Amino acid sequence: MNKIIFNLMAIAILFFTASAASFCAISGNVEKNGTGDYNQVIDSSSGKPIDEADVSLPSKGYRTKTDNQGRFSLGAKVDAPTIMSVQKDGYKPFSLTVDGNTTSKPIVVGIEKTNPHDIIIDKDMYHIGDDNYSANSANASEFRVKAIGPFYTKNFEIKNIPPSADAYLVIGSVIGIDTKMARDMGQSKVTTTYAAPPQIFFNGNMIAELNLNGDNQQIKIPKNLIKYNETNQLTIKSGKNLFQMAYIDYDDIELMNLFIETKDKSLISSDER
Ligand SMILES: [Ca+2]
Repeated sequence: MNKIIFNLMAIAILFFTASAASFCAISGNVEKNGTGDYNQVIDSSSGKPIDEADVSLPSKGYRTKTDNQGRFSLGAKVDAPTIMSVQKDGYKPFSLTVDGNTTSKPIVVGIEKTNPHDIIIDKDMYHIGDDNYSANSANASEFRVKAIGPFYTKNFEIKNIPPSADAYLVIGSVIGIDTKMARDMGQSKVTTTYAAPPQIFFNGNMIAELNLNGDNQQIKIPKNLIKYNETNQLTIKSGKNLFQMAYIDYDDIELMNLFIETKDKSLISSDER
């Protein structure tokens, strides 16, 4: 099976400020008394605040923009894990799974400028499955987007990738996966059943299975599968509930932000290869 690399540092750095115990409310106005008391979006390399960035909780229909100090407030209460999106022209689309614990403290998000060879496949949120799921499914309470069916597919062009670089498919955030591994890791509360993992296909070839929920999952795309200056196709199929024999029950998942990132081989440490 292909290896999935979990490397949160590669795309964006999430900072939790330490002196935040007094900050509780996540709705309402931005706190003004000193630094570190408010949610903020900054440039991950310069540390400078980013204004007019779009911050949203798509499953809650909440959307706002950062102010001229990069600050924003979340106007919706977050209990169960929910995908938060930060988008700004010229930057890689960023998403983060937040919950009541995360949002009880100020969130400072560092986003990274896009590289010339990055390809943004999709910045929207999708619910893959059949809208039939247990209340105990990982994050089921946050499913607000209607299912598009048991698979997602998208065509996109790849012009060229430098010979010295490898291409990685990045899945910004995914919630709702009810595999045995997700159950064993405590991500899913479904105790009586589990599902096969979602499968990722690139130009018709399966390149990975997703066993866990999380942010910034990266999958190396085999170079021999890439078609240059042509249309390429990404397909993500949800897994079936392995304990439902009377009918087909697809595992309901939500995912957001799909893009291809290139990394120079010489910059990747040997344990990540
Ligand atoms: Ca289902």
